[in-house]
Amino acid sequence: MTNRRSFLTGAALIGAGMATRAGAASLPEAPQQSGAATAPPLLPPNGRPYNPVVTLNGWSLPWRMKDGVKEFHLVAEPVERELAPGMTARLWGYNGQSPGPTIEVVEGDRVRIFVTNKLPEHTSMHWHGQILPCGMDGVTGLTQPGIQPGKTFVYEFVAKHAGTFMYHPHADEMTQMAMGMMGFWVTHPKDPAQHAVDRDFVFLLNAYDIEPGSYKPKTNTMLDFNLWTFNSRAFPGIDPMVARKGDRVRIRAGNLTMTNHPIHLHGHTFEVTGTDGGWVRPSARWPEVTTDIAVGQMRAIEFIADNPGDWAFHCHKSHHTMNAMGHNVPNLIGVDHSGVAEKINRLVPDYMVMGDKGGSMGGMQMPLPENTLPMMTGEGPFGGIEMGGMFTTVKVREGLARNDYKDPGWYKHPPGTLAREWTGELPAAPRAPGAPAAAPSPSPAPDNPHHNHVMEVKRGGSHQH
Ligand SMILES: [Cu+2]
Repeated sequence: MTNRRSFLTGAALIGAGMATRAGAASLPEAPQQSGAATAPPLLPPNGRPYNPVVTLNGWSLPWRMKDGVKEFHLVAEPVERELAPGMTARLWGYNGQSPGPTIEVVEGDRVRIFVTNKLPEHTSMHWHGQILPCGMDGVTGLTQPGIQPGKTFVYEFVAKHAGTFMYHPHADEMTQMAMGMMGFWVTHPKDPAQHAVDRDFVFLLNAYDIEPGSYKPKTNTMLDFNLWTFNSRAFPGIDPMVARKGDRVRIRAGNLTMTNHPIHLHGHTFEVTGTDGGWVRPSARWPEVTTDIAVGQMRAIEFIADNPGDWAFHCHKSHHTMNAMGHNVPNLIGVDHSGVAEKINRLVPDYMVMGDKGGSMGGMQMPLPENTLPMMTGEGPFGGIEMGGMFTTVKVREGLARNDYKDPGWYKHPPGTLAREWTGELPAAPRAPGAPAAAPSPSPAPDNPHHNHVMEVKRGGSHQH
């Protein structure tokens, strides 16, 4: 909270500073953000009106208006980003953070963006999805020379189309994107009533490969990343997206990882209403609960938040809802490990046997190297959530104020709407012939020939026995 407060104070001061310097032939200020809290929406102090977005665990960049042109200043620089409490990464980003701040403009705005390079190597800025003059496209070698360390380039164009975009370097991309250099861009419609929603959340999907116990991403990694993040935050470090019951909610995400992410929302159906290519016309939309976002794509989804609760929102690749883990782990379900750990422990201190009853490691107390997140973590009202990475919640509540985004706490389930343990009579549980004994049960079921028969029919096609 200290971070958010100091940001707000800082933004106000910067705003005042910009007003007095508007006539100066200097670079616009480059506001900085050091915390990872979700900043409240940035209401436009000048220019055309619009409905601002909320950047998940991020913020929007203030501008200065000069002779009718919106001027922004991005500084490419090394940053420290807390990925979640307990782990900080040394990344590259913009204006103090990775990702950089969200840029919000209005369709038809002339924008001028100064990009200062404080990195040890050249960079550039590509305005992904924008329709602009070729020479403003930011592709090193093709449309401009690289911006050398210490230099500033200026880009200027008219934001022609309302929609969902991003920015990232087009210079040494493998390294610079693996280090976290990217940001969101929203061009709002000229008519604020067009495509209007009550809450509009934005974030980028990104991924890092950081060895447990270290701080810097390995930039040569092609596919085997170990930290899957929304806006360079891993669960439980990702804020919930809070909505008032009945709100029309838009969530926009862009994918700058090296693989696709099927993004899934519980408790609601949504439609994909926009991509980085523009708005999807209503007749071309269909209902979904999961939408796949390919590499380099952006998707805007919309739904009516009409179902109160704490709804999971996550990538459906289960390895992307985990934090850093070792790979090549054999499946040991059902293997009796009794005594094995003790024997190995004589040779390898801290060795532990995983998964003889399934994969669950939520309750394991594993000694972690410093600056490492547990693989599956997060505490919910009913215990461990056993998630990491690309996971958060959409919290839908009745009667919130229009601009209230603060976490309302855990959902209080109305009586009779909660799954519960069954404590009454149970029918005999069918077992496959030869299956190992089940876990001790308070009332062991007698053999039931009818159920065994059913199991045999099911196994008819098996060639394994
Ligand atoms: Cu994923």
